[in-house]
Amino acid sequence: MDGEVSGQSLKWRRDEVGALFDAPFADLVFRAASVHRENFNPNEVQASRLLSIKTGGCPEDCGYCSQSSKFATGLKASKLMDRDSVVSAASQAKAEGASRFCMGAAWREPKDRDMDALCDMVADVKALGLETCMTLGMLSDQQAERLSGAGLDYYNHNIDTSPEYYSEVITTRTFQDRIDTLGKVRAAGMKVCCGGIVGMGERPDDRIGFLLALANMAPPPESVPINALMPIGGTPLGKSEPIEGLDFVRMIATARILMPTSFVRLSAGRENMSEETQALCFLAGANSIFVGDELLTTNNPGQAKDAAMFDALGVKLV
Ligand code: SAM
Ligand code: DTB
Ligand code: SF4
Repeated sequence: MDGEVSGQSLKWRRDEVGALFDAPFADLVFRAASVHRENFNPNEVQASRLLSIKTGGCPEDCGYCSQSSKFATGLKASKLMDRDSVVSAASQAKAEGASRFCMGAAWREPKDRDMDALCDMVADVKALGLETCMTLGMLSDQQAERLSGAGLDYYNHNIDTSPEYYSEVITTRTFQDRIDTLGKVRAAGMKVCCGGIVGMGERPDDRIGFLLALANMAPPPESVPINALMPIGGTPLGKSEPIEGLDFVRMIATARILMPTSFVRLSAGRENMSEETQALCFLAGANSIFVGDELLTTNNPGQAKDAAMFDALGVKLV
């Protein structure tokens, strides 16, 4: 059943993904590193910078998120940032070496009355010579068209976990809602950034189901962020057992083999990860990170630590 949807055969079957995921570590990483080298320069890592353009007060109940209004996380909500402040953050990001600027808003979906301001931000950030990405929640067809018309290169919209585990994490929308928005993003001609989070109490089967769902998208997302949960006090998942480093590397390696030409991003969670685990992730095919000392509302290693790590690895941030 997993290999087939309405008579159309899918690229990857669940048993194939399971076999990769469970292979001896050295075999898995060797294969992933080989696929990586066939498609990318293994000594280059793409640098994206995040900015929260609208923080907190979100009506959704994503069990991992500091920004949901349903949980007492102590986060202060704020309004949509003004255009000039966004542009100055973007130009600083560029000066610090980022090549892509990702603007995130804590919304279920944007309001039509915010679209002019959002499109202006996209145009201004793009004019700085940066790739642009936004993550604003669900979109209508018209909103997707407008963002694309303004020059938005990528839209981030994560499936977060397996279809089976989704309702354990989020109840205010469905997995299918996510797929529907991704379809609108594609139809409007933008590139897709879609991934998820590990370390939310999901079973190994959910990790496989999550990667399978991404790999069988036609085409797969151009950008695949794999986040390790940043535990947030006050959220339902705030006390989750952290994922083992080697299990995280397995996720990256499997993603790389399943989606050979996509950017696989070692996303949230580097703050709690050793440099050795991160190095294994880069060996296993991760070729993108978030740079800077903060993500949206949580910490990230920052410029000095990353510069030292990449120097030791002989890796160039691009
Ligand atoms: N509200 C929009 C949405 O959910 O699509 C955009 C912003 S939302 C913060 C973007 C993504 O960040 C989520 O889909 C989730 O994968 C990731 N994320 C949020 N909180 C996280 C956490 N505590 N740890 C790891 N990743 C997280
Ligand atoms: C993604 O997959 N990870 C980013 C980005 N897409 C928007 C967000 C990570 C957020 C980590 C928790 C926080 O800083 O609030
Ligand atoms: Fe809202 Fe996005 Fe956080 Fe979910 S992940 S609560 S939609 S900001």
